[in-house]
Amino acid sequence: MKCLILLLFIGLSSAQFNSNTRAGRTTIVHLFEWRWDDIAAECERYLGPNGFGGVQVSPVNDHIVLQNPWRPWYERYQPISYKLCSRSGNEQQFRNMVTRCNNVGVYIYVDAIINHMCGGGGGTGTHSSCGSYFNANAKDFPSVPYSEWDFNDAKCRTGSGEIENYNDAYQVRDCRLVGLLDLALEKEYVRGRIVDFMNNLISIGVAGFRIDAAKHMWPGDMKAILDRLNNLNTSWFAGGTRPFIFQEVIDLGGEGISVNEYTGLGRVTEFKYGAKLGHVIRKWDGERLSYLRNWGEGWGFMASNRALVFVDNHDNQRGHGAGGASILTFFDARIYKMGVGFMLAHPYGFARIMSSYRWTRNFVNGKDVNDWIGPPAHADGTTKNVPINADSTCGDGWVCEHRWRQIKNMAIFRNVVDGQAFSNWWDNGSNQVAFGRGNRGFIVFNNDDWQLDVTLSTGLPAGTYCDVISGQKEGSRCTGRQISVASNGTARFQISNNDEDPFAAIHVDARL
Ligand code: AAO
Repeated sequence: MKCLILLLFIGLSSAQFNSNTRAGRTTIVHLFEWRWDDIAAECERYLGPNGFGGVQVSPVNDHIVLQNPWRPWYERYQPISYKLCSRSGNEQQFRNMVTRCNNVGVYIYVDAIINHMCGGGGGTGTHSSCGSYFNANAKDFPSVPYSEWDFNDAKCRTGSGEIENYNDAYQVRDCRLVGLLDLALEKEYVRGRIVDFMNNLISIGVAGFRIDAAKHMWPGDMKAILDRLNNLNTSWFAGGTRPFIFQEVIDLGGEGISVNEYTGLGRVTEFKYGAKLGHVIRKWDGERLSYLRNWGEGWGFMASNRALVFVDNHDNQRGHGAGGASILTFFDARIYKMGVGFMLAHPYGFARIMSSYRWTRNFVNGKDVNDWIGPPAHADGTTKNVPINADSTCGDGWVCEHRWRQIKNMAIFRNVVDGQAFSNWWDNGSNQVAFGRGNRGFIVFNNDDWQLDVTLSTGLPAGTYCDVISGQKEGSRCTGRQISVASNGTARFQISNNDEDPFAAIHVDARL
């Protein structure tokens, strides 16, 4: 009996690390700034049929509306209340999206902004997406309600009231992050408002949460909130299912706060992943692909079953947050596809793909002064819909990396090899590497400035495979390269460094 209780406890307590994605679906996509109606359509027409596990959506609640700069993307990280109306749509549209996506097995993960409200000194009156009145100077948010007693300013010990030193954990938690009014999360009343907000979303059917600015909340306060979240809605999830939690904690080492303070509460963003991968694929500082043999914990990352991994995110693709110039983004398409391909083939962590919109960068003294530019929008500031072109790409400035053949096919690869061990590593001592996932998949990269031509042990059963990077299996033919695996599991790979995509991937569901 005791062991049964223990197993039950382990099962339950470990669940918030579990993505809750449907079996055989391993990856989520951040449809950054997409409208709810467009996400619902994308779930049904693309994400479900192609085996994506879920969508991280932009913040769903009432946020400030900023005029200068004009409607920046980051206005959604400045809450005014927990009403479910935002730049992406109203509550009815949100509910409709969750239902439609859940019904095709693509689950919804909400970006929860619970550390703060809007910036101090912000506007008053109806500068909010729901038209809620607020007065930031007076810390008055009647639509919650919050008043000045619900904020940390009295606790903060810096002169400015801002975080001045990231090595002082007290400042990081009790002072304002970039001027944002910092909520007093040790207060029962404040915790109650946040728990109600998140439990309302759970009742609607969401599968989990990204916890924004988690580093800026004391772990004990975070735990008190997470422990009070309800189990997921049994219309779509088994009884007792805990919400998936992934906490945004930027830790590249060298600061007073570590990801280890949060890995007991849920998964945590591993920012070292994208920063290091960008360095290696750009071959900066003498880094080379052959060094990736021990990628993962071997590189000092957190335990794989606690990590949320990504090549870029909405912050560091535009110089916010952490990672710097090494971060690979859609602007560097060729090497970006290699980075995302490597992430999706490698077993480390739970993977999230970024799906962006285009903006015109303008670097002044190394900083993109256009880093604030919001999503494709009409003259009145409302966000544009996402048009889908005949060739399956997106129009009107939406980049839709998740629809790029190489990336979509690697998300399927990750599903096909799920649970299979990292195996059959090979490298040329430079930037040509290959590895497999058990007997279900194999990938080869050529990031050197010369031809790759080598016969490798793939671990795969004999057969003719379609390379899912240069093309894919369509009916009984390959639209790109064909790879023949012999009865002893070996195959010859020839990849020119001048190829559109200097890597190839095969798996057992792409075999003729
Ligand atoms: C906007 C304006 C502000 C204005 C404010 C209030 O830009 O000028 O004062 O409104 O009116 C987003 C935007 C912000 C925006 C905010 C609110 O990025 O520009 O402010 O919405 O509209 C820290 C946090 C991290 C946070 C990141 C941006 O720790 O949680 O800053 N990310 C999340 C969201 C983000 C959002 C918020 C939080 C707020 O993803 O979109 O902000 O809701 C170090 C620290 C990090 C710290 C960074 C940046 O990182 O370690 O914790 O992130 O600095 O401050 C190397 C180091 C690395 C370092 C990095 C950058 O890589 O190794 O540790 O350099 O210095």
